[in-house]
Amino acid sequence: MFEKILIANRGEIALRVQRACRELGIRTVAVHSEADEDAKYVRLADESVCIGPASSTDSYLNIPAIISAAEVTDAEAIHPGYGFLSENADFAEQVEKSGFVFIGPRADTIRLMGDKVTAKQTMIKAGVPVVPGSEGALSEDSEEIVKIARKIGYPVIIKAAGGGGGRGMRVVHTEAALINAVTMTRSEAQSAFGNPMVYMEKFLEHPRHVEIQVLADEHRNAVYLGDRDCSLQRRHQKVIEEAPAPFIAPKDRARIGERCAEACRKIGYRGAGTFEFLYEKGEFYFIEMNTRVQVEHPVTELITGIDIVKNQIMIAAGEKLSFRQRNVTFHGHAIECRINAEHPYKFTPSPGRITTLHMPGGPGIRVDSHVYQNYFVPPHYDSLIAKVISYGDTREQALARMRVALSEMVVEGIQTNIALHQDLMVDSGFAEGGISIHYLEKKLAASSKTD
Ligand code: MV4
Repeated sequence: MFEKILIANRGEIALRVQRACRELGIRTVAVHSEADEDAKYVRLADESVCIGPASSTDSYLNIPAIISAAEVTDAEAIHPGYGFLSENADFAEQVEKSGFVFIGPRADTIRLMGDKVTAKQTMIKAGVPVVPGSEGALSEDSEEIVKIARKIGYPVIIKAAGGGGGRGMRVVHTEAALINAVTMTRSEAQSAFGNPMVYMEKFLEHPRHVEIQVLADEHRNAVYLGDRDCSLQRRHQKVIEEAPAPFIAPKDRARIGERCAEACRKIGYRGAGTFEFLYEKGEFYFIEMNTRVQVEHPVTELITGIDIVKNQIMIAAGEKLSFRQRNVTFHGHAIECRINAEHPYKFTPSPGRITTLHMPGGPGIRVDSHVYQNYFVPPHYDSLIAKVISYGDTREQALARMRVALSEMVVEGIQTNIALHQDLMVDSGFAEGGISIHYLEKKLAASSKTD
């Protein structure tokens, strides 16, 4: 096992990774920007290195500074967390070329999945169901593009190969609008991602976002840890996630999960990963794969009892998974509310000093957070200040426990979206479960609170 790991991230995930290291008896190196000097994860680390000014471009995205920090502290491995450099294939490659272990998949796997066209082609070959669409990137031939769209049937969606997570897409409802949409998406893709490739899919109108968590080791063992429903989102920012996804029959979960695990074996995947699907009318359609640990990993940890971050580290150290698929069992239900420093209905960021803080607790409540009373939420990074995760034997119990938790939570000095979460915990549509990706935006549009 490693003796020392550098954590190339900040905030709650830096703390989460540090806790896993502690449990494994591994010393930790925190890196931080000038704005994160007083961060809890910096104080709690065995060592820390300032890697640059507040702006993430100059600090958490500064590859040479991070690799230098690993060199001067004699770390053996680097955990990238989520966001920042976590899915940057060049970073993974430079980490390994500098003699450190990258805690994640191989650089070529990250690159393969970063290009959404090659990711999809890989999944088709590996037997994972995908959204019907063009067989690869679209050519420049307008007649051919029109033909493909006719075959798929309108509406279609044009997506950038270099995009993902909602960036670089355009929905097309008629043939008259098609070629212009392709041209526009191409040119935006070129300037945003440096890659003009685009592809076409059938546009699904009311899907849910259901994802499958996997773990795979270097010895071709791969398991799925069930699914999560992340449909409750606004502008591609997830707000609430839960596991298991409501109304999915255990046999359907097992079938799609097994496909994902088998795909991992076929492509020689290593580490934790997430297969993102659109789920509509009982069918799963692959859209993207995330090659990092995700924000919402705790809901899976609570229903499986498996520590995903610890497993990432053990896999990176070359160990075999200590359990098999038959040992993975699902118990109860977990819900995660992302608490952000922002206005609950306008969503404007609200950085600043937290003057009063009371975190919730009690049976079935987990709080993953880096903040403390008198902490200053810096304006430079994303606004997540805490993840409140509830667990119960049933979805109803998880919901009830979340209501109690949110009622106990006090954050003063900044605005938070706790009130939005409280509304959602008594929302009849959410209580029923199985809502589509458009649910929250429709609810907000109909509400007087957003005025
Ligand atoms: C789609 C889609 C409908 N049909 N693809 C947006 C984020 C990116 N990961 C893929 N996205 C979508 N792809 C087809 N063929 C609708 C979305 C989409 C979405 C997906 C997941 C979660 C939230 C979303 C919000 C708007 C659109």
